[in-house]
Amino acid sequence: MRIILMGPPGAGKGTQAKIIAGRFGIPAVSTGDIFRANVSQGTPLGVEAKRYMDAGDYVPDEVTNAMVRDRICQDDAKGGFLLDGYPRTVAQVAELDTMLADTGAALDAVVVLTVNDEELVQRLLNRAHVEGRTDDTEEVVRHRQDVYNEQTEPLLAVYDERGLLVRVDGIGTVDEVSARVFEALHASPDSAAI
Ligand code: B4P
Repeated sequence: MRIILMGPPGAGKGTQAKIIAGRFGIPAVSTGDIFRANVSQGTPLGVEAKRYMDAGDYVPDEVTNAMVRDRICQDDAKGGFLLDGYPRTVAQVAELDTMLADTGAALDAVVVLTVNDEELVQRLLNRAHVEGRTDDTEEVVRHRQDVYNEQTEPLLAVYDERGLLVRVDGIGTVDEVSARVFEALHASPDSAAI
């Protein structure tokens, strides 16, 4: 099972990634989480990523691609994985295609969570209170939405043409959204396979 989870900032990718990956018994690979772990440990990758993340910009493709390649080669990802927040650019799609071709693997589905802009801003400002993330100020959030619309939204058409795109309404409780995801993937709540 190889799934990509896409959606604008604050759509609930990280929230749903853990639930979906848990159900299918595959690792959730969240580029945002890996960057934040590196930032908090003060690694060279973290120092570089922080500059971009704090401004609401994407971390450069070379850095992100190398990090994902390294992660999905690990043993626990050999049988499948869920990518949370990757790919986000055309160059990342091309690199992921190469990574998959190198291992003879294929994607099963690309799930996109849809949520309107105002709800997204409210969620992220709320998260700012709870988690204190430095990229959750209103100005940076709005910039992140622009970056998403310019660089990532066009990728949906790419995966749609490949017949992989599954759109899921991301408004509702966390449980309601996960139930919709499983239904869209034709997986019963206690099923471990599509
Ligand atoms: P991410 O960590 O991916 O963060 P995100 O898009 O802001 O959040 P997500 O959609 O995961 O929302 P969440 O579940 O937390 O990226 C952060 C940064 O990392 C990027 O801006 C970029 O700089 C860098 N980065 C990451 N990947 C990259 C890549 N591939 N290339 C380059 N740069 C990259 O949910 C948001 C909030 O809503 C939470 O508070 C949650 O509790 C709440 N919520 C979730 N579901 C809800 C629901 N159903 N109802 C109400 N609230 C809900």
